[in-house]
Amino acid sequence: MIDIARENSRWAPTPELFAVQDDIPQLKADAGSLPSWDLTARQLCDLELLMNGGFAPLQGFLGKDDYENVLDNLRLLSGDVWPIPVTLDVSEEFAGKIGEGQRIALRDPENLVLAILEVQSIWQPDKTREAEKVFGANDPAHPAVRYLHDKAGTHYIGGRVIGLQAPIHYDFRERRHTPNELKAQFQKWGWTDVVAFQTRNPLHRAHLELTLRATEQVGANLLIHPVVGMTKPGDVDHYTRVRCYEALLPHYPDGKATLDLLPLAMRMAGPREALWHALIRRNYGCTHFIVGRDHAGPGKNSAGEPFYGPYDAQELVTAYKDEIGIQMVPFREMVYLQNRKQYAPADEIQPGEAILNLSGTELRRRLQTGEDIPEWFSFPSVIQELRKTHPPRDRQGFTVFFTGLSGAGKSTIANALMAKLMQAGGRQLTLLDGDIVRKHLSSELGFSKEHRNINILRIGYVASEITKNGGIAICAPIAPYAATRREVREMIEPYGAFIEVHVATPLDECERRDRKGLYKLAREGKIKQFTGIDDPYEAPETPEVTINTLELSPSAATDLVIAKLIELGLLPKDGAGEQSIAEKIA
Ligand code: PPS
Repeated sequence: MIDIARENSRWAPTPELFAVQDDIPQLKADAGSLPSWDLTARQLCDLELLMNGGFAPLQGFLGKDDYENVLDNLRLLSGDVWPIPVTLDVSEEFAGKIGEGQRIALRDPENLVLAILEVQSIWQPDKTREAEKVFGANDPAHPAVRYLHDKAGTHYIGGRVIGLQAPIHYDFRERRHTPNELKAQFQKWGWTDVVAFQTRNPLHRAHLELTLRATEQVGANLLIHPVVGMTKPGDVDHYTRVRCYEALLPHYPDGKATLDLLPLAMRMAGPREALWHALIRRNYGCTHFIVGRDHAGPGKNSAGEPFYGPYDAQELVTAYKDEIGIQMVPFREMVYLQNRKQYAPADEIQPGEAILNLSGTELRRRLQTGEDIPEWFSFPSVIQELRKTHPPRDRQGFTVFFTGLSGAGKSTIANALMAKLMQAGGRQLTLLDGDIVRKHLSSELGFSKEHRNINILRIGYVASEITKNGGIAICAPIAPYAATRREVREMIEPYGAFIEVHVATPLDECERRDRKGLYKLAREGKIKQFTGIDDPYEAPETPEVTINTLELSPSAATDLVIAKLIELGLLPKDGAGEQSIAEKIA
């Protein structure tokens, strides 16, 4: 018998934050004269889910009191469960220009006004407290803690959002639906129970098996609901992943599963994140949600330990199960049984049964070397998609980033590296030497901390583009600040390797050489803010290569870098019987 009351509430529309259609032209016209904030990539994701109801019951970006309550009690002031602070972070300068009660326009990168925010509170958060409460530790090994300290603005603005228009997407449009659109689809298809599967990784046969089991266990259909907003730095890009999911989809029984994309910016907050994911899927009309081992885990902390226990996420979701309007399906790890040639839950295998396993690390290794990936692990059509964007490592782009004091020898070694690689041939290279960049890209910049950081981030941007397109970028600025170098690393690593080379010539030696006569001028006070004299240099703590130029000639130093590139598989050891690169350039 159908429970009518349950059915009605099940399909009740998710509340959205869009203005009434007729009011939108006027609100857009008025927005032109409001102070405006250019949304960051994360804020753009948050705003989309606020407006379309994915973050219901939020009415906008959290105000101070709601924020504190979310941190302390995982609840809004209304009492609704809400585990993650969805805040609008801005610069101190912007916060200083606006007042409570005022309206501001929120714009996308193309300057389009997407929403209006009615400012209800402006405050400076205690980021350490936020990190400890939400992520469990103020540890920079956590990507969201790093984001909080290094990227997020100093001030938060809370207030009601009046949506004018959803962010525009041009990719996979037919797979992007709002909560209400998805609910309408489920209803049309007669899908009464829907189990959602969250993912930020490519899916293989074990995932197919586990999701199928989950659907059978609860008698539901399946929503594969990958995050395509922001995931963990270094993850496979969402374009590739979605093509992989599309390649997997035909392997489900007809009419069993659908694929839709979630424009969420993940925080990797483990247990709190799992609870958040469940609430979001409830808003999208799902009745069940799969929570796995170490759900949304950020990896290891600075002490090399996992941030969260493997089942903390399941426990937290269970603790709120009566309030969240969606049921958890605990994820059962699936393993491949060699003899039976089938997958089974790890807790159902007989003692002594041989299982096959291929870890994520091993998969990446095989992609990098071009080695075979067995069919029991994944479908060839999925692997084919992965290989398109993951060529073997010696055909991938990478960045060699020299850092060191002025006169340390960065340019000399960088030039030698370029010459040796050009001689070996077969690769496209660009040298972004400090002086070249300052001439062509950063001629208006000086040497304040702010200007140096802008300069380095420009280099990082260009290097990431080169790396993304399969080239080799060789950079050689001073880059004195560790946080900025780390930011550059994070810009590049999604596309290829980042090799930090510390040209560790001591200050007194640089000063003794004083090739450009700048140290003398700096000592005389004729040049200010000179690195090492009256400006800091934060030496890298764990560079891939350290070069002691007191002991090595430029040529030997270059060979050390090349040896590292070969060791990392970025240059071929030998090209199928050809001379090895090391021999070619010797
Ligand atoms: S930074 O800090 O990374 O942005 O610096 P970078 O772009 O590499 O530029 C460093 C070169 O500029 C010259 N120069 C100075 N260096 C350091 N501090 C001050 N105040 C300064 N003023 C000018 C100097 O020649 C550096 O070149 P290198 O090749 O490093 O010696």
